[in-house]
Order: sequence, then structure tokens, then C-alpha cells
Amino acid sequence: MWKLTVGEPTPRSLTLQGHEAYVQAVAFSPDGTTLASASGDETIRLWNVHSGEHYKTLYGHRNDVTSLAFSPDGTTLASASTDHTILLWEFEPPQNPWDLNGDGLVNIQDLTLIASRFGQDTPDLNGDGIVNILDLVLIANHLGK
Ligand SMILES: [Ca+2]
Ligand SMILES: [Ca+2]
Repeated sequence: MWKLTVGEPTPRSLTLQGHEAYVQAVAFSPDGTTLASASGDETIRLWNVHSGEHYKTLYGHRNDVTSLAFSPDGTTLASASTDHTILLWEFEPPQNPWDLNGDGLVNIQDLTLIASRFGQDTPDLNGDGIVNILDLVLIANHLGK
């Protein structure tokens, strides 16, 4: 027999409100930061465990969502529904908003993409032959920053 010595739990009360029908299942992400809840309102909600804040609603099922399970690595959430389907939801790592081409770096390719939004084929917006801080100033002015 093993005796667990985890100490007395300190109960903490947090009410997570937002679903528009009964809640049928909940699941913690493996890292313990997110709680997913499945509801008869056909949605899954994701909650920040520590703050209780609802930060995302997953739409896709066409009937009650009845159970949930995270993959062990936390990258996928599986949801089962009375609509006869199981949906797999992939969690992507947070992306830097300036990394427009999604290669994981803020670099010249991203500047080129920004320039193309202004109708330019090069990020050398002021035409002095090099990509430099003056071009960033022009971009900032365009953005109204
Ligand atoms: Ca990039
Ligand atoms: Ca320039």
C-alpha cells in the first residue's frame, strides 16, 4: 500500500459561465493550463484554468458535444458528439503577429509581404537601394503608428 502525502488540498472556487446549454464533459490539457468544456449548445469552450477566463469557442459540431479528450502531448483535442462525428482540433503554437509568412522568424520576407500590401514589389519603399530603418518609418506612417 502506498500512502500519498500530497497534503491537504486547498479548495478554490471558480465558476466558469458562458455555455448556453448543459455542460456534458470537461477535460484538462496535459500542461494543466486549459480546461475544455463540451456542451449541449454544440460548442466547446476553452478556459484559462488560473483566471477562469473563457478565451476561445470551438464551433463545428451540429449537435450536443458529449465528451472530450486531449492527446498526451496537448496538441490535439478530440471531441465526440451526438451528431455522429468526432472532431480533432489542432492547437498551433502561438505565432508572432509580425511573422507574416509563418516561418518562425521576423525577417526580410515579412517586410516584403508588408510592402506588397502597399503595392510595392520590394521592401525598399523609399528607393534608396537598401532595406533600412527609413523603409520601416514609411511602413509605420502607412499604418498610422
Ligand atoms: Ca517570417
Ligand atoms: Ca530603403
